[in-house]
Amino acid sequence: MTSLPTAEELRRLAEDAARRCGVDLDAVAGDHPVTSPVNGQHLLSVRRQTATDVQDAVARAQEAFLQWRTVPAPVRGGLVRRLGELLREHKADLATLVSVEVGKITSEAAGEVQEMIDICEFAVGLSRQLYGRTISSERPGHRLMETWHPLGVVGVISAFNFPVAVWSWNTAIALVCGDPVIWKPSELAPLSALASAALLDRAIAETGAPEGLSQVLIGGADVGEALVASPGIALLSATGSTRMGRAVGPRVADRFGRSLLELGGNNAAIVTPSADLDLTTRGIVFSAAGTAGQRCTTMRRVIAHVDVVDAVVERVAAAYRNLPIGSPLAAGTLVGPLIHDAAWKGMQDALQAARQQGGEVVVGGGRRLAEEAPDAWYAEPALVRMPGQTDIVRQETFAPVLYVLPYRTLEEAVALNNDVPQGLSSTIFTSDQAEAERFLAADGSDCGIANVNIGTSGAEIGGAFGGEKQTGGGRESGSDAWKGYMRRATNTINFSGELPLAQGVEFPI
Ligand code: UN1
Repeated sequence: MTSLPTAEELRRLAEDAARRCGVDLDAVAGDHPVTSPVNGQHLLSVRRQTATDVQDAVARAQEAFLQWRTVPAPVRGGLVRRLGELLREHKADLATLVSVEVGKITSEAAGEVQEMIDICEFAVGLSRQLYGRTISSERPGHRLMETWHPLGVVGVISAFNFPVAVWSWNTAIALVCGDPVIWKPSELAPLSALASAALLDRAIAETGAPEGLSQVLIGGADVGEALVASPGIALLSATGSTRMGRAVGPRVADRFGRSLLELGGNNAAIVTPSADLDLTTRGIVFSAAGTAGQRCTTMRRVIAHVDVVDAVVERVAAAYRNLPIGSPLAAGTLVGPLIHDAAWKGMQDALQAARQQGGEVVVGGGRRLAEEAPDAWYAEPALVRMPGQTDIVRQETFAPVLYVLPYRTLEEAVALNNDVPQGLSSTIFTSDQAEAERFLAADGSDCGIANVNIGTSGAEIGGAFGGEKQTGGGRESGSDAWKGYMRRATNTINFSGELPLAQGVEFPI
């Protein structure tokens, strides 16, 4: 494995990429230190905003809203089309920033930017398809219809693991729906955020859209809390832990705002006796070890039939032993670093708990590159056989720990799949169509995402993305998730010249 880049090399890479995207590095410099997980060293320092800046940002966004809501949706689509073009042009730059700031391997970082491009294309098409229904009225000479109107300012709080794509899912849709966006990105990845926002600023300037449509606030919990509390934020879209969602959801509801929550996952694969084990192994390893286990869709549990569980463990263990772990910027690496020491500690605590609860660590769990980079946290993805779904298995540990549990009947497997507090993603590997259908049926998987013969992660943007139970219930990205970003008006139009009342009510005057 090639050695890790030096602090100087990483800084140069990041600064050059950010500058090419249009970031004024002097203007954003400050005293909040940013660390690269690639080598665990200081990258640069940026300026932080405070809760007072939130109020100003909301006021600017509300002003922009008054203009933007009257711009025809297909014209709003023109802004998002330009953003998509700029993202395409700067795909490699943004991917570099994502790799440097959060440690994603080059291919996955580029994939994240591709999601941004894809959602822009989706949103441009959507800008001509914000359809309302026409409904038969019960009264003669009347028509019922519904109209979708812009909602207001959207606040986006995003996490380190998809530091830019989650913003783009919300922003591309919000903009065509007529809503300005205020973004509080992860403090761990401010440059990726500032670079993405700089591209949108350029698109806004070029298309003559109002300036206050897009704002970024680099800051800590106080900034997030001010967004949550602000009555000027009509929709708050927040991605993060279930704990964060528990703090955000009720507070937004208390002021009758809307929230869209994307919280934890504890995603499982059921492997049946008829599964193609080659394909299954590849599906499992990408979803469980890819992104160093730090996607909300990461596979954390394999529920394998007793007839195949040994074979599955053997194959996944063999793949794990050969995983190239190292610098995410080096060609050939498949597993980069964990984001920080707390993630490493969480992983070690989970492994210890698993052992105490009867688990056997088959492979992995160790640390790599500790001598070369004592402050970077490269972990060997761990494969752990468990006797059953114990407490630790029911928790989300945001690191590459994959638990394997045996099952005998499909009913039991589905029950195990569902018997966790989270409900994001799930999959079944099978060649038996009836089993696949049973998994997808009303009494099958209870997750927002239920797949067949692919992993739990790596969803396309065309579908609605999100999950049930402690995952928060939100849906963003494709399908009709746009409806969450608009308000619906029901219109009754009377062209009869009479005034018949609904429900046959008589009111003679
Ligand atoms: C996340 O981890 O927060 O389905 C989002 C996936 C990606 C999105 C993950 N398209 O894995």
